Amino acid sequence: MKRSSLMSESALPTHVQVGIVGAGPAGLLLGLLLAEAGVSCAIFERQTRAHVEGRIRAGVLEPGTVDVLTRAGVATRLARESLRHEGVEIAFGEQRLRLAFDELTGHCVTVYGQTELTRDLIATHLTRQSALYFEAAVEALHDLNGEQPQIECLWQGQRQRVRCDFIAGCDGFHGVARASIPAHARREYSTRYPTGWLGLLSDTPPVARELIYARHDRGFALCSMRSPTRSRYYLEVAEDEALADWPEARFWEELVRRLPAEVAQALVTGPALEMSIAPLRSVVSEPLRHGRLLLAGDAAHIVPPTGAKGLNLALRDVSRLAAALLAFFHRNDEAPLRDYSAAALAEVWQAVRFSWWFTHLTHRLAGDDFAARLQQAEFAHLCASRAAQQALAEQYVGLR
Ligand code: RFL
Ligand code: PHB
Repeated sequence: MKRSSLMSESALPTHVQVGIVGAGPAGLLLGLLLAEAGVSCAIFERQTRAHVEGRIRAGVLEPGTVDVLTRAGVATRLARESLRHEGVEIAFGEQRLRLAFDELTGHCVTVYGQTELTRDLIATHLTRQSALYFEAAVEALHDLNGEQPQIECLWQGQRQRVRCDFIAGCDGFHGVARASIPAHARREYSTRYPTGWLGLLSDTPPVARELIYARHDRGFALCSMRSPTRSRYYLEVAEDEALADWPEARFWEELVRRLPAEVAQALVTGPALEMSIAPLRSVVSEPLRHGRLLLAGDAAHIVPPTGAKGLNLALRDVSRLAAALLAFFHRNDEAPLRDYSAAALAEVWQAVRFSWWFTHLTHRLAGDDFAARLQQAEFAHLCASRAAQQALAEQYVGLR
């Protein structure tokens, strides 16, 4: 990758080895890994740079994710500013259980906002003068079963086509890549949860040193953070809830009700920097390859945020995909590309299973009494069994 795009060129490249749709964490990291190894690529992002850098999303990175980012040379600020978390807490009403990740697994997780990570990835692309095009909306993909598939993109008012050896669909859940695979060639597995997460970001000190996942009869709450001075809180709300019905004061009052009393007393409230509602869904589209199109990250699968798997999974896909593409371009070895879909999906389904389980353990969902008694029994088992705690911790830090 040579030129940058943030600049004012009038034409897109006519050919690249890998055309990447989407500049979320998946597309940005894939671009860096490939370009670093001498593979020509271009990234097409439909939003502005400011929009991409402003989105508030994930906050927890697995150790494997930090390793990949470190190897890609984008973890300098992360190493300086991130927070190392050696455990999390699960609260059921007033009962509290701390899971000590370090003791249970020998690993920890890292708290670093996806927003910051995205900024670091973009800054690295700019330093390396990558072909990273913002406000370049991909409208269609062509000839996916041919040797030279094409990306049709609307850029600077002109519709242009870019020929590629491969196309990486890293365009998230609402992108064009997955939708370009004919219905007969893919299968979608999904489930909905009758609930959403209402998030609030504020420049207030976090209520506790570690994250708290709180189950309450009124619904789930999560206390998270971005830094020692910036908190991120979430409330489970009905799936059809409107943001307009949640003035900040109502959010804080509801959070206080759902947290253990001792935690609630320590809560510092303050003006919201951002509030948003996200639906909870599990979706997996199989396979991840169609001809010369390869899907990675949210473009192929999404999980509910309980357990913090989405971003980690996206970067795991990308790391595997980059290795497979490099084997093809450098050694003419197509086997890893052939295996990509099945190998990535095996890991994806483990994360789907874990986030589904953790959501069912901690959320009110449809509010059924039988489900609530089962949750209590599951929590009692977790409190009593070190093996159960270890299993949860292993999945949370990304070992299983
Ligand atoms: P993204 O980040 O959605 O990026 C896709 C990009 O593609 C662009 N795009 C297009 N570009 C060109 N042409 C088109 N036609 C295009 N269509 C789309 C989009 O503008 C966008 O820039 O997908 P990616 O890169 O796969 O990354 C996935 C992660 O963003 C996602 O999994 C996580 O944010 C999920 N998630 C969490 N994951 C974690 O690992 N840990 C967490 O703590 C965590 N917390 C969360 C989360 C997601 C949340 N929401 C909002 C659903 C918390 C929340 C509330
Ligand atoms: C977050 O800080 O945004 C966050 C943390 C943990 C989760 C989900 C989201 O499970």
